[in-house]
Amino acid sequence: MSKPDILQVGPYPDWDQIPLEDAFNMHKYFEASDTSAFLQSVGGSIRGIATRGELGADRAMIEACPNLEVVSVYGVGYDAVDLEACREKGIRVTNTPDVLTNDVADLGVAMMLVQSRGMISAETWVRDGSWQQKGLYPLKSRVWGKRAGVLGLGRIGFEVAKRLAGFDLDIAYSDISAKDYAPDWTFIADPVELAQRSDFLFVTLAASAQTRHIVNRDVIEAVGPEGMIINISRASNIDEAALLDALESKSLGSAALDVFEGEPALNPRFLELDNVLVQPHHASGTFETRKAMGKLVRDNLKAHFAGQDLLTPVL
Ligand code: 8YV
Repeated sequence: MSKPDILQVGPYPDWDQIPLEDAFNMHKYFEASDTSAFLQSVGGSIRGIATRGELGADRAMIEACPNLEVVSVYGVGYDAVDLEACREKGIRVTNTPDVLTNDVADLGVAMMLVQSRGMISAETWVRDGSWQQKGLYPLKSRVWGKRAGVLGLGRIGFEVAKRLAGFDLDIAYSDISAKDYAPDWTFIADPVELAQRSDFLFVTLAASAQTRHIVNRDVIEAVGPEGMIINISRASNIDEAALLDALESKSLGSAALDVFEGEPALNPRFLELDNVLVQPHHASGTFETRKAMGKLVRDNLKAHFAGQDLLTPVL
C-alpha cells in the first residue's frame, strides 16, 4: 500500500522525523524557498498536514490541499489552525493534550520563582565579580504565602494551581464557571477582580478569538506595581502594547513571558526592560514531553489512515 502524503509545516527532531518518514511521504513546506509554488506542486497529493502549535495551518494552506483529510498538531494549542476552514471541508484536527501539561505548569511556576527572587541577575552578580566587589545581592520579593490568580483553570491551570498550593499561596481562579474539581480555591468570574486580588496572575487559557486580549489594560493595571503576570499560554491572550506600557511605567511590577506576538521576533521594547523575564516558548520543551508529543502526532495520523478512532481529536 502506498504511503499517504503529508505536508510538514515545521521541523521535528530526528526521533520524530525518521518514524514519520517510515510511515508517510513527508513534504517539507518549511524547506521550500517559494512556499506558494511548493504548495501548488504538491497540494493535490496531500492527505494530511503535520504542523506545530505555533505554526498551525491557515485557510490558504488548507485550500491549497483539496484532498486534505486530517491536520495533526504538535502542541496542545490549535489556535493557529483555521478550524472554520477545516469544519467546512470535513477535515479532522488533532492536538497533543495531557502529555505536556506538567512540564508547562513546571515552567510557569519556575518563572514566577526565578523572577521574584531575581535569579537571572543574581547569576550575573556572581559571574561578573559583583559579589566580591559590591557585596551582598539586593533583596528580592518573597513568593510563599502570597496570593495567586489563575486565569483559565483547564488542565494546565489546574496543575499550576496544585503546584502553587505547595508554596502556601492563596489561590483564586477565573473560568467560564466554578469547577467542582477545585473546591479549595476561590472562584472569581471577572478577570479584573481576579487580578485585583493577585500578587501573581497566571495566564493559562487556551487561546481563541474570544480570549484575545482578555488580559487588557484594566486587568494589567489591576495586578498593579507590586504584582507579576506570568504567561505560558499564547501572546494573543494579553494586550501586548498595554503590557509594555505598564512595564515601562512600572504600573505593573513585572512579567514572566514564554510567548510573544510575532515570535520568535519580539518587540524590542521588551529587551530594554529589567522587570521582565523572557523565555523562548519552551514550556513543553523537555526530551520526555516532546517525544510523547511527536508520538501522538504520528499515532493520530496512523489511526486516521487506518480508519481507526483518533486518539486526541479536536474536530
Ligand atoms: C510547543 C505549544 O512549544 O502546546 C502548545 O500549544 O505551543 C508548545 O507546546 C509547540 O507547539 C512546539 O512547536
